[in-house]
Amino acid sequence: MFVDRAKVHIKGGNGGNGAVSFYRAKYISHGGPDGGDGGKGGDVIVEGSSSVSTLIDFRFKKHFVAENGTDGGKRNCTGPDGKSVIIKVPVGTVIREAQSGKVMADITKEGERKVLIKGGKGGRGNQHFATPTRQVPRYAEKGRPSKEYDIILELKTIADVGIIGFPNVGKSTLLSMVTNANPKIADYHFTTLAPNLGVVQYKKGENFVMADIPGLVEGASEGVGLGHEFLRHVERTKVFIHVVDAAAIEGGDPIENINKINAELEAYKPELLKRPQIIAANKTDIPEAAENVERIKAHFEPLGYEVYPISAASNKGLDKIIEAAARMLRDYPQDIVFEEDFEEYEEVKVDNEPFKIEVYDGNYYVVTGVGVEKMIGYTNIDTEKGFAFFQKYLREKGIIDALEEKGIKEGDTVKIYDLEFEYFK
Ligand SMILES: Nc1nc2c(ncn2[C@@H]2O[C@H](COP(=O)(O)OP(=O)(O)O)[C@@H](O)[C@H]2O)c(=O)[nH]1
Ligand SMILES: [Mg+2]
Repeated sequence: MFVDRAKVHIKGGNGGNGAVSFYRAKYISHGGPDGGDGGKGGDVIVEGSSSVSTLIDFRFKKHFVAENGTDGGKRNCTGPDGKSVIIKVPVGTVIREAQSGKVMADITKEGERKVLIKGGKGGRGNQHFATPTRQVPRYAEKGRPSKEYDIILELKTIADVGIIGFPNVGKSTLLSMVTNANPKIADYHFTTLAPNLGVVQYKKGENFVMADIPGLVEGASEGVGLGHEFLRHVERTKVFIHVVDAAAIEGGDPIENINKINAELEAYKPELLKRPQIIAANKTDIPEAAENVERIKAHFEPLGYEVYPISAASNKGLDKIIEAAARMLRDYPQDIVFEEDFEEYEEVKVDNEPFKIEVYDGNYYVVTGVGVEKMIGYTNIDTEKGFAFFQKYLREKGIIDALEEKGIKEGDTVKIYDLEFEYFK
């Protein structure tokens, strides 16, 4: 089965907690703090791999969870980092965050890697928090939590040229004649469900990849006949060869048939119609085709399309199409990739985030919270302006009041993430 879309759940590893511990040995009653650091949580990583060609494995495995970092231990023992999880995807896979639909990564090369979720940082052990005035720190940092998301994987074939057209017009026959590919050719519809790929050996340095896109039917853009599954595969092709049955063996008018397919492209993504398109009027070995070829030319050439009469089955006129495709590709050298627009923290609203205060030893106040952490991240308190903003923030958010309520006294220590300071009114 060909599967080119999948939804899975991914979760990064949390950081391990720092340890609170004190050195102990015979005859030594009060050793110094020796709590080790927690390990970093594992990352979630995607990697392009040419040994997988579909997303079928994700039908059965839907959860990818990186390992948590281990907590720090006694005697300055650092907890080991959690193992990362690597998700292997076929080259051409676009990864989106499911809720926003935003692009997290577009993997277009073998071996290309992207970190989707970073593991949480490990917390520091209490050995880092001793000061001359506080030699028995009972505080250690907690490990930072990681994130989790539902993601959508979508495979979008990477090919320079896409052969489009209704079923049975001769797309697969054309591909088999001009490339090394061996697609199934038959008289009935939907023989091929996956795009077939082949390489056109044009000229040295000008070889290109051609894909036969099956399954385009009327209503495809609304999902008829798995339409979306197929339309997804034309999104990266730079040039289209639009094959039409000029002999009209299956009935229908060739001009109308071309317009119908183009209407589907446009409805799916208007931009697709702006890409160069070559019309290949096929099956011209059948005498009835001649009249239609003239009609197709008269209709489409004034609209800017190049029209070529061919007979794919008897290999007539194919050189001209390949030449035209190669020429158009020269004007379209850049690959079509999907820009990443997913930003992790964008939905966090600083001012609505609650904070938390923990008190250790009656004189050590630890303030945490997403909003506070973010504020620290963008404030440089070494500058006068930054420091003023920082004080104002603490007051307006009610953090000063909350500290007072917990009984903070002059000279006690306040810790806000990487920042530690003595409290003065
Ligand atoms: N007479 C004639 N038949 C053709 C030609 N090209 C393809 N066919 C036939 O049309 C049918 C459908 O071809 P196929 O390549 O499978 O079409 P696809 O569904 O568009 O991939 C097959 O029976 C082919 O042999 C041609 O140039 N002339
Ligand atoms: Mg086919």
